[in-house]
Amino acid sequence: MSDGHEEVLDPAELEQSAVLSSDIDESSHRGAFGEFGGEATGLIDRTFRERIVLAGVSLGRVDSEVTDASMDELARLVDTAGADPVARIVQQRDSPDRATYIGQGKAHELRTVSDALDADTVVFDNDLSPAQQGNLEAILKRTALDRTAVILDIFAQNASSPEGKAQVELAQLRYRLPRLRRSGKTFSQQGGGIGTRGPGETQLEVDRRRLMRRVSRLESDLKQIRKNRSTQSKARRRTSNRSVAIVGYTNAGKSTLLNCLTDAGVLVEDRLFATLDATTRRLQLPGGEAVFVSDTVGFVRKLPHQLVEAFKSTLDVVVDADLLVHVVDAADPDPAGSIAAVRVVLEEIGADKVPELFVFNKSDVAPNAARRLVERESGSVAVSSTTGAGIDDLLAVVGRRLRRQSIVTELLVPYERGDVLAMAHREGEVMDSVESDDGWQIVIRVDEGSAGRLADFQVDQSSPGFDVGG
Ligand SMILES: Nc1nc2c(ncn2[C@@H]2O[C@H](COP(=O)(O)OP(=O)(O)OP(=O)(O)O)[C@@H](O)[C@H]2O)c(=O)[nH]1
Ligand SMILES: [Mg+2]
Repeated sequence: MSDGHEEVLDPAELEQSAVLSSDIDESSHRGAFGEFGGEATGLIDRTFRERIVLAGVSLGRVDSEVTDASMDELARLVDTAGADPVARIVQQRDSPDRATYIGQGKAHELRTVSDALDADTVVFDNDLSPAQQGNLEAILKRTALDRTAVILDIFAQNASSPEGKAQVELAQLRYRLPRLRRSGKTFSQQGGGIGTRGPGETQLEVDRRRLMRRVSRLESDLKQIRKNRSTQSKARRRTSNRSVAIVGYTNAGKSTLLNCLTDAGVLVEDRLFATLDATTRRLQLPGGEAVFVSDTVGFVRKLPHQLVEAFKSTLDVVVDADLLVHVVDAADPDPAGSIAAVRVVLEEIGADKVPELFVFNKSDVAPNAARRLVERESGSVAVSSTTGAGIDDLLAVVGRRLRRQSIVTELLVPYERGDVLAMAHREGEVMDSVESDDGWQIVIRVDEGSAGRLADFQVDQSSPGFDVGG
């Protein structure tokens, strides 16, 4: 049955049987999307702990260790979502089966196992197309979800701010829209009245229309929230402090590090995606200058594109940062894989050009691994955010890295050029300012770009500022 050469059912035929089976089998296991009512409720039922069978496909020549690690993480995700993984089935294939991803034979085997274990849901580690999901539910007679759905579910549970909630709901709707299915007998009778079906309109069309309306509503809400936030961050930029964003894999210890640095009191939990909203705190570096430090949402392998899209604006603090502190769990069995996963997201949000500083965290529990990682990655630091070991080092390095990008220069701005003075304050850190006969004499710390724009007002044109970097 599981030799990878199963006979493949005609997708149309399967689609047909999906509809048929929900006609017959409506009262037993719910399908994830068939009976969708328009609310962003969880995909995994949390009124009890669902029993979940995990299914994965090892494609082509993918290392079995890589598949295992990914399945371990899926188990952790399912547990975080509030359900119990009860079995795991992995299939080796050259390429995904078009109709069922895992293959007909394996799907039937999954059904047998799920029946025997009285499992409620099967969760696939790979992304399923809407059609595959439907076909699998028809064969399995129970809900079939993929990793993306589980991650969306966890985010939905953890979202607390209005913005976070709206972002997650939007991501969920975008995931669900193409998956809406006609569920058996809900075909329209002729009906009238506001908000009900028009003549000949199917329940499916009504649902779809309602969801689309909700999507545009959320999009406009988010636009408003973003507008407010951009006013705030402009105000912050005016203070001309530099900013550092803490990024990294979920559960690496980002929030713990921010708390350790600033007493921010951010929620720390041994679970995935504890943090969804960015928290920003001021931090005084040993050299005296103040910087803004932001904690951000954690990343994970195969982070759903819908979520990255939805969270892009929250991640502005990452794109706008002067320096990324990339926190890596030194005890991670596959740090390189986690780093790569984080980099994929950084690239997706356009933050791959921001300078990056590696911090290998949890050195208290994995001192040897931390040491090895620091040796491999030059300029990196090992810390323990719980014991505080290495934190002084980290602060010194952050200060040095930030200063290295800064140019200190002296300007003379004529009194009639208030616009230039404003620009100097907006773009740089004004360290000293005196009013002379000819105008404002200011000493300012700026980056190269701003220095260029202010070059006309530089006091000594022959020396174009000096680098104070270490
Ligand atoms: N032993 C040890 N545990 C740590 C250290 N830093 C963090 N932890 C633990 O690791 C777990 C995750 O920490 P968080 O700070 O919530 O991690 P995070 O990166 O913010 O995670 P998300 O917000 O969920 O992405 C918690 O149980 C922390 O107590 C450390 O240096 N040493
Ligand atoms: Mg966190």
